[in-house]
Amino acid sequence: MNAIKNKRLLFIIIIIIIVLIIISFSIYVLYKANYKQENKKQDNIEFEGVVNHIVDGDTLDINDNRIRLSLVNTPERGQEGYMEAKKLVQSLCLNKKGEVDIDDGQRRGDRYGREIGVVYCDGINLNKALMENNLAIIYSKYCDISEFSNEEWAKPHCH
Ligand SMILES: [Ca+2]
Ligand SMILES: [Ca+2]
Repeated sequence: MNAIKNKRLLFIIIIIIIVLIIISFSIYVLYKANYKQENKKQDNIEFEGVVNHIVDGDTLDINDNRIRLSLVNTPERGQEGYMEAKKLVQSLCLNKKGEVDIDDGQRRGDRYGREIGVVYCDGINLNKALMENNLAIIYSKYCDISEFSNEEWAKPHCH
Protein backbone atom coordinates (compact mmCIF):
# COMPACT_ATOMS: atom_id res chain seq x y z
CA MET A 1 0.00 0.00 0.00
CA ASN A 2 2.72 2.38 1.05
CA ALA A 3 4.85 1.43 -1.92
CA ILE A 4 2.04 2.34 -4.32
CA LYS A 5 1.52 5.68 -2.57
CA ASN A 6 5.21 6.42 -2.76
CA LYS A 7 5.29 5.52 -6.43
CA ARG A 8 2.41 7.84 -7.14
CA LEU A 9 4.06 10.64 -5.16
CA LEU A 10 7.30 10.13 -7.04
CA PHE A 11 5.41 10.20 -10.33
CA ILE A 12 3.72 13.49 -9.41
CA ILE A 13 7.04 15.02 -8.37
CA ILE A 14 8.65 13.98 -11.65
CA ILE A 15 5.78 15.53 -13.63
CA ILE A 16 6.10 18.78 -11.65
CA ILE A 17 9.85 18.87 -12.30
CA ILE A 18 9.34 18.28 -16.03
CA VAL A 19 6.72 21.05 -16.22
CA LEU A 20 9.03 23.45 -14.36
CA ILE A 21 11.89 22.63 -16.75
CA ILE A 22 9.65 23.29 -19.76
CA ILE A 23 8.45 26.61 -18.31
CA SER A 24 11.98 27.80 -17.45
CA PHE A 25 13.22 26.80 -20.88
CA SER A 26 10.40 28.73 -22.59
CA ILE A 27 11.12 31.82 -20.53
CA TYR A 28 14.80 31.52 -21.36
CA VAL A 29 14.10 31.21 -25.11
CA LEU A 30 11.73 34.18 -25.10
CA TYR A 31 14.19 36.26 -23.12
CA LYS A 32 17.03 35.33 -25.47
CA ALA A 33 14.97 36.23 -28.56
CA ASN A 34 14.03 39.59 -27.11
CA TYR A 35 17.54 40.32 -26.04
CA LYS A 36 18.86 39.51 -29.49
CA GLN A 37 16.35 41.79 -31.15
CA GLU A 38 17.15 44.60 -28.73
CA ASN A 39 20.85 44.10 -29.28
CA LYS A 40 20.57 43.95 -33.01
CA LYS A 41 18.88 47.33 -32.96
CA GLN A 42 21.39 48.88 -30.57
CA ASP A 43 24.40 47.76 -32.58
CA ASN A 44 23.11 49.20 -35.80
CA ILE A 45 22.00 52.64 -34.67
CA GLU A 46 24.40 55.12 -36.20
CA PHE A 47 22.53 58.31 -35.61
CA GLU A 48 20.10 59.56 -33.03
CA GLY A 49 18.42 62.71 -31.86
CA VAL A 50 15.04 64.35 -31.58
CA VAL A 51 12.57 64.09 -34.45
CA ASN A 52 11.93 67.79 -34.96
CA HIS A 53 10.02 67.86 -38.24
CA ILE A 54 7.79 65.52 -40.24
CA VAL A 55 7.96 66.18 -43.98
CA ASP A 56 5.54 63.43 -44.98
CA GLY A 57 4.92 59.74 -44.37
CA ASP A 58 8.36 58.61 -45.47
CA THR A 59 10.61 61.59 -44.74
CA LEU A 60 11.44 63.32 -41.47
CA ASP A 61 14.10 65.39 -39.76
CA ILE A 62 16.15 64.26 -36.79
CA ASN A 63 18.08 67.17 -35.30
CA ASP A 64 17.48 68.96 -38.63
CA ASN A 65 19.03 66.11 -40.63
CA ARG A 66 16.69 64.88 -43.31
CA ILE A 67 16.10 61.14 -43.27
CA ARG A 68 14.31 59.15 -45.97
CA LEU A 69 12.87 55.84 -44.82
CA SER A 70 14.41 52.89 -46.58
CA LEU A 71 12.28 50.79 -48.98
CA VAL A 72 8.89 52.21 -48.00
CA ASN A 73 6.99 54.79 -50.01
CA THR A 74 3.98 56.72 -48.76
CA PRO A 75 1.67 58.83 -50.98
CA GLU A 76 2.80 62.30 -52.04
CA ARG A 77 0.99 65.49 -51.07
CA GLY A 78 -2.40 65.60 -52.79
CA GLN A 79 -2.55 61.85 -53.24
CA GLU A 80 -4.93 59.59 -51.37
CA GLY A 81 -3.46 58.40 -48.09
CA TYR A 82 -0.95 61.23 -47.76
CA MET A 83 -2.44 62.70 -44.58
CA GLU A 84 -3.06 59.32 -42.94
CA ALA A 85 0.57 58.33 -43.37
CA LYS A 86 1.85 61.72 -42.22
CA LYS A 87 -0.43 61.64 -39.18
CA LEU A 88 0.86 58.24 -38.10
CA VAL A 89 4.43 59.51 -38.32
CA GLN A 90 3.52 62.64 -36.38
CA SER A 91 1.88 60.65 -33.61
CA LEU A 92 4.69 58.11 -33.33
CA CYS A 93 7.68 60.37 -33.88
CA LEU A 94 7.25 64.10 -33.53
CA ASN A 95 9.40 65.42 -30.66
CA LYS A 96 10.29 61.84 -29.74
CA LYS A 97 13.65 60.12 -29.68
CA GLY A 98 14.61 59.12 -33.22
CA GLU A 99 17.25 56.51 -34.00
CA VAL A 100 18.48 55.63 -37.47
CA ASP A 101 19.86 52.35 -38.73
CA ILE A 102 21.41 53.57 -41.97
CA ASP A 103 20.82 51.31 -44.96
CA ASP A 104 24.21 49.72 -45.62
CA GLY A 105 23.16 49.18 -49.24
CA GLN A 106 22.36 52.86 -49.79
CA ARG A 107 25.06 54.62 -47.86
CA ARG A 108 25.55 57.45 -50.29
CA GLY A 109 22.06 58.68 -49.52
CA ASP A 110 19.58 59.59 -52.22
CA ARG A 111 19.76 62.20 -54.97
CA TYR A 112 18.48 64.84 -52.54
CA GLY A 113 21.35 64.14 -50.15
CA ARG A 114 19.14 62.53 -47.56
CA GLU A 115 20.29 59.66 -45.40
CA ILE A 116 18.33 56.47 -46.02
CA GLY A 117 17.51 54.00 -43.29
CA VAL A 118 15.13 52.46 -40.82
CA VAL A 119 13.93 54.92 -38.20
CA TYR A 120 12.96 53.96 -34.66
CA CYS A 121 10.75 56.44 -32.81
CA ASP A 122 10.90 55.82 -29.08
CA GLY A 123 11.93 52.30 -30.01
CA ILE A 124 9.15 51.67 -32.55
CA ASN A 125 10.27 50.65 -36.02
CA LEU A 126 8.57 53.28 -38.19
CA ASN A 127 9.12 51.53 -41.53
CA LYS A 128 7.42 48.47 -40.13
CA ALA A 129 4.59 50.47 -38.51
CA LEU A 130 3.76 52.13 -41.85
CA MET A 131 3.62 48.76 -43.60
CA GLU A 132 1.54 47.18 -40.84
CA ASN A 133 -0.97 50.00 -41.07
CA ASN A 134 -1.18 49.72 -44.87
CA LEU A 135 -0.01 53.31 -45.25
CA ALA A 136 3.04 52.58 -47.40
CA ILE A 137 4.15 50.30 -50.20
CA ILE A 138 7.58 48.77 -50.78
CA TYR A 139 9.75 50.33 -53.49
CA SER A 140 10.68 46.99 -55.00
CA LYS A 141 13.34 48.49 -57.27
CA TYR A 142 15.51 48.99 -54.17
CA CYS A 143 15.05 45.44 -52.89
CA ASP A 144 18.25 44.27 -54.59
CA ILE A 145 20.45 46.82 -52.86
CA SER A 146 18.79 47.44 -49.51
CA GLU A 147 20.07 45.97 -46.28
CA PHE A 148 16.48 45.54 -45.11
CA SER A 149 14.91 43.49 -47.93
CA ASN A 150 14.78 40.41 -45.73
CA GLU A 151 13.07 42.11 -42.80
CA GLU A 152 9.63 40.70 -42.06
CA TRP A 153 7.89 43.94 -43.10
CA ALA A 154 9.65 44.06 -46.49
CA LYS A 155 10.32 40.49 -47.50
CA PRO A 156 6.85 39.53 -48.78
CA HIS A 157 6.96 42.56 -51.11
CA CYS A 158 10.51 42.05 -52.36
CA HIS A 159 10.58 39.38 -55.04
CA1 LIG B 1 6.60 59.23 -50.97
CA1 LIG C 1 22.77 49.58 -41.12
